[in-house]
This record gives sequence, C-alpha cells and structure tokens, in this order.
Amino acid sequence: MDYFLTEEQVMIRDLARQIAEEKIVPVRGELDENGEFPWEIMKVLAQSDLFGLFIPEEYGGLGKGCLELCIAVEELSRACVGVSTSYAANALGTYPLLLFGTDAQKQKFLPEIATGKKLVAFGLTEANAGSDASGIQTTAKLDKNEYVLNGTKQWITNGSVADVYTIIAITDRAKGPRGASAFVVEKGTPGFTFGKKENKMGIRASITTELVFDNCRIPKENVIGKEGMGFIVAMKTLDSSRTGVGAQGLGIAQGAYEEAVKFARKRVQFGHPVISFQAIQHMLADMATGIEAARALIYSVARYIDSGAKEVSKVSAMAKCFATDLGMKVTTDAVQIMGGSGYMKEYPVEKMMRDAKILQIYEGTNQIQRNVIGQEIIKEFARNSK
Ligand code: COS
Repeated sequence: MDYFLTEEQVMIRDLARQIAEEKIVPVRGELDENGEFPWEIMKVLAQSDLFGLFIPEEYGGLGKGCLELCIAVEELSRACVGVSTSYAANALGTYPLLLFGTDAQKQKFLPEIATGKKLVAFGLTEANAGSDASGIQTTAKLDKNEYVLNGTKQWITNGSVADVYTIIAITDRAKGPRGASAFVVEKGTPGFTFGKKENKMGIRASITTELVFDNCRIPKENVIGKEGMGFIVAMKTLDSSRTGVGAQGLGIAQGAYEEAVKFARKRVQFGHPVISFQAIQHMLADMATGIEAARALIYSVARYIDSGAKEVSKVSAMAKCFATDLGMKVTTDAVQIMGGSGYMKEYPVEKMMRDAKILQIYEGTNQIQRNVIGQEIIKEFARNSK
C-alpha cells in the first residue's frame, strides 16, 4: 500500500531500515541473551540525527513530528523492540519538556538530547502506582529555592543510562491528582541514585531500573510547567507517546510476519511447502490484513497529532491498543506457523514473541487504553447530546 509519504519521510524510513538491517539484526540475539544496553547502536542513531527527529529546529533538532518518529520506531522495531524501546524512551522522557518546558529549560536540555549526547528517561511509575498513576508516593517539598525529592521510581526504561530524567512527584498530597508536579532531574545530582536493575522476559536490550531519591535537592527552576500540573504533564506526555508504542507493535508484527512467510515458503511437509496449505495461508492473510490496518491507523493518528489537534487521548489510545494487540497476535502466530523451529532461539520469532508482550503493558496497559477510549466515548456523547 502507498501511504503517500513525502520524499523526506521515505528517506527517514530507508535510513532507519538500513540501520536496523546492518547494525541491529546481526547483534540482536546477543544483546537479548546478555541483557546488554545497545550503546554502539545508540551512537549510530545519534550520528544519523535520528534522536533529533521530533525536536524543533531552533533547539538543534530536525523539526519533524509524530509521523516521522513513528516511521523510524516502526523500522527499528521490525528488527528489535529492545533497541527501539531504548530509542523511543527518549521521546517519552523529552515530551514533558517539549510540551510544557520553559524556553530556558528547552535551551538547556534539548540540543544535547537532539544530538543523542544525552539520553532521557521518564519517571512516573512506582511500586504501588502503575495503572493508578495518581497514587504515586514520591514527594517534592519546596525548601527556599530548592525542591527536595524523596521516594523510589520503579521499572524506569533507560534508568541509569540516561542523563536527563523527567520525574512526577507529589507536591501537595491533599490535592489528589492536582497535587502532583513534574520536574527535570539530572544524573549525578546528590541524593539521586539507581536501585535494582530488572531481569526481564523480553526487550532485554533495554535497561529497566529503579530511581532512588533520598533528600535529592534540585533548583526550583527545574519544575516543568507549574506546580500542581504534574498529572496533566504525565497524561499529555502519554497522549503524545502512545502512538509510538503502537508503531512498535506494528514494526514487530511486520518483522514476525516476514519471518513466517520466509519459513513457510521453504519448509516442506507432506511433499509441499507449508505455505501451499490453506491453514497457513489463512493465518498469513490475517497477519497481513492486521498489519495494513494498524499502519493505516497509526499513520493517520500521527498525522492528526502533527496537525496540532488538541484532543488526541482517544485516538492515540486506539493506535497503541490496536497495534500492540496485533503485535502480540502476529508474533504468537508466527511462532505457530514455524512450529518447533519458531520456539527455538535459532529463529528470531521466539524473541519477538517475548518482546511483544511488554507493548500490551507499558505506557498504560491495554485495559487502561480501553478505559481511556471508553471515557472519551462517554464525554463525546454527553457533548453531542447537549
Ligand atoms: N489530558 C489532560 N488531562 C487529563 C488527561 C489527559 N489525557 N487524562 C486525565 N486528565 C485529567 C482529568 O481531566 C482530571 O482532571 P480534573 O481533576 O481537573 O478533573 C485528572 O487528570 C485526573 O483524571 P482521572 O480522574 O481520569 O484520573 P484517574 O486517576 O482515574 O486516572 C487514567 C485514570 C486512566 C487516566 C490514568 O490512571 C492512566 O493513564 N493510567 C496509566 C498510566 C500509565 O500509562 N502508566 C505507564 C507508566 S509511564 S511509562
């Protein structure tokens, strides 16, 4: 299908695809096995300017939007979602600054993020606050010209490898979600250390750690937006980033589908390549149809976000939910088509199936996405029936 990409978008796609094929595919198995952060690949992505894709030109980026970012993420995910998570988490961590930061904050942080010199992480989740994001316990207390942070963030992508952290903490517990605030915290700030590194089922090339704040003092100017806006900053950030998670689901589905077709053409049973059997063709037909539907949805939502649309919660949740459920289904079916071979580590679909699972969980579980969509439906009907 032709998605009428511009010449520039095709160039971004081809560049990301080339990096994926030449630099990621040869090492993805080893990175997965060793749970190793892909520093060398991050350097290549930085040299190719891909970290600056979504950052405005005035802050040293390429000034592109959600669609270009989704195209790059899709291509990287086709090869390895561990690597694409390490890359895409930068966008997640940067959105609070992009959407709500002051010009001084943007001048200070964005140029080095755009060049890939500094990696970024987003810290919202805690041990007792996952889906229930407003239940966070980490506090930030104003003491003269500084905020003092105390608490522990859990399961933070790029934790310890990132230099810049956007953190949501409670400044006034009595105010509920309106008592949360967002901050930018730099690695190396006294009182800010890293805890447990997680040993994960999939996306093992991405690093997931705890962030520990123990009387960590940061300048008052490090608040993002205004005090009390933290929950809104977090929700708007997730509205912006979830389409990219959908692009990860789309990319991994595409990768697994291609592996399944390649295998089914070669594998002979009952005297014929298994692709000649209708049972296999039907599975491939469903995979291919789902992939086109996901790509059409993701590119449309990304274009809608890039048009400056304000109300994007529902459609970005739809893109995330649909494409990542598809990613799980397609990778599982690819293993099924490939049978015993699919289950073995010699073939990449075993890893793809493990990697796909997190996409239905992080940046809001797909049950939370359905809640968001449901709430928006209720609001729309209420508005329209007035
Ligand atoms: N944009 C702007 N404001 C939003 C918003 C959005 N997308 N979503 C919620 N809000 C506002 C609400 O309008 C409400 O404001 P008021 O108090 O002024 O009415 C406030 O935020 C609280 O909203 P709500 O009552 O819906 O919050 P809940 O505690 O019920 O949260 C959801 C429900 C589903 C929104 C939230 O818990 C969520 O997204 N959870 C998943 C979190 C997640 O993605 N975690 C992954 C970790 S980060 S990788």
